[in-house]
Amino acid sequence: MIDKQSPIPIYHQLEEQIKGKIEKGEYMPGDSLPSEREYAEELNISRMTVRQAITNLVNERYLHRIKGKGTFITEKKFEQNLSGLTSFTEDMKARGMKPSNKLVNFEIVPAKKSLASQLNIPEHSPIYEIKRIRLAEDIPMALERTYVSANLIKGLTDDIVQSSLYQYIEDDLQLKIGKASQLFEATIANDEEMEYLNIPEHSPILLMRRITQLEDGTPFEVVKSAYRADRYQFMLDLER
Ligand code: 16G
Repeated sequence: MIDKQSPIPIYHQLEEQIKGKIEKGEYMPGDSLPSEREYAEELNISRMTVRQAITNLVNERYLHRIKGKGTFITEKKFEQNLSGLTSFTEDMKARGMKPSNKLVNFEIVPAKKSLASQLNIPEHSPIYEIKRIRLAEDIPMALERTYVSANLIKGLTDDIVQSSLYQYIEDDLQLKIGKASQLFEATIANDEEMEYLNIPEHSPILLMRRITQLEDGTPFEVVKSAYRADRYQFMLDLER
């Protein structure tokens, strides 16, 4: 309901009304919003006022506009807490979601200079090169390229990497994963990411690079993960 006598501006009342419908699930992510004209007629207010409310909600990212198609309710992003060294499989399960992988590439190759130095192994030592699309509830979330030292993490198979790498390392190999350093970068999807993540040209990507060590300090993996920035956000608790 819009109260025209209220000191609260009408566009603001409409914003609150739309937000309320999103929160209650009356408007679902991906749904298109009724047109400006429909709101204006139904509520007996001007289209300018409706436009103002919608623009504010677009700026606050509750809604987004798609050229030539209309205005849509924005998908809620997955929030990943960065306080622990977890695997993709663990992150998804913790959220009650079904993780899966599509294996794009899995082979043993000789380590090039820079990878060898990051993994602290001699140049040309064997490494597993694994490329996986990581999905949650069958929706592609990230394209992940993993380089694993093959003399350290022995016996990897395509079945294992279609399940969980960390689980294999800890449960089967009985090795302890220690710590990791991770770098974040904002970028735009390249051709490969566009194709495998099924996203349009120029989509935003959160690129993460991780080097992970076993408890004794030996690095065992170098990972480059391209996450869909429209689906993912990261959270860090900071203490002073
Ligand atoms: C996460 C890690 C990645 C690790 C993978 C293991 C980031 C940026 N990357 O995706 O380093 O290799 O989990 O997942 O978080 P898995 O045990 O499910 O195979």
